[in-house]
Amino acid sequence: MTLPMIRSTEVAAAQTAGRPVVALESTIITHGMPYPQNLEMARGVEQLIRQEGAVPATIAVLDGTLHIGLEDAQLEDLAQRPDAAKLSRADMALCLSTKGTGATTVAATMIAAHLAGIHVFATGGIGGVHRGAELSFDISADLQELAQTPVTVVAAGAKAILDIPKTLEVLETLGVPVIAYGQDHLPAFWSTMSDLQAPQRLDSAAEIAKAHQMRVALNLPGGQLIANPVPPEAEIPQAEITPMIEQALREADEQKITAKSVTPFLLKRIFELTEGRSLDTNIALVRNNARLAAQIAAAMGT
Ligand code: PSU
Ligand code: MN
Repeated sequence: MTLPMIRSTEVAAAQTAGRPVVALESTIITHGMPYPQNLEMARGVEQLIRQEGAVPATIAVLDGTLHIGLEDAQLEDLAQRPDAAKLSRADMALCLSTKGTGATTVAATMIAAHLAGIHVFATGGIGGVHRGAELSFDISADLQELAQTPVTVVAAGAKAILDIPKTLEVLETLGVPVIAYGQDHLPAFWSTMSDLQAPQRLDSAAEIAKAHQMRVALNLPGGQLIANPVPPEAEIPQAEITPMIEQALREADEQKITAKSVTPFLLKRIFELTEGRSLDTNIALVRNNARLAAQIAAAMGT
């Protein structure tokens, strides 16, 4: 069976010319931010990648076709579709075979990027080990994907709603390099610093590109996670955000929110509790990640 996959005009042209391409996920658009800020964010991030000399490839499944890069009208439509499914590794084939529409998570975006020959991907935060996972077993499929699909993912660390130490342990077990960019400490999504030391540190896009290529040369499966701290002027310090994260977690527990709904629920509550400030920070960190991802893609030469 041939895979129903198409590239946007811009992505197709860039790949033919051998120009750098950066993949972008779409769950952050449909399940991570409210309309219209989600659309503004998505367009802004694409524009930023172009300014850095690379081409953006926002990935999604639309009516049973896997899109590598969206035309602007498709992006606009997706940003206003509350019925879009949230697609991870387990959901992609079914969504395509039933001609559904869905947004790709980090895991699904990595799969699609790799299929399309894209090596670098920018997002906000990856999924990870949820707090209380020792009882709920809630561990994002994003971690397994980093272990098996050779894409470099630029994120602002794991979302602070997660159990970061356990997330780091699982990534270590899976053999995924976790590389902080330009600092010794792991960033914590909305905050520039966590109190955890990062396993690795690199200080330039060129070194990150080289590390990616060395993994390929070693014939290792899997990608690498680049933890890029949110710019300090846009951060919400840990002490301020922690009580709000705890309240959102308590509410999720009380309302028995489970499975795929957990992350979107928590992000929405933290948005409300911070009176929108968490969204401004989220947008700032995605933009920062897109810029670095474009530089890495350029350094890789693709
Ligand atoms: N980061 C954000 N907003 C999001 C997500 C990440 O700033 O909405 C999404 C990503 O698509 C990630 C997913 O892959 O949440 C993780 O969901 P889960 O924990 O259900 O695996
Ligand atoms: Mn989960």
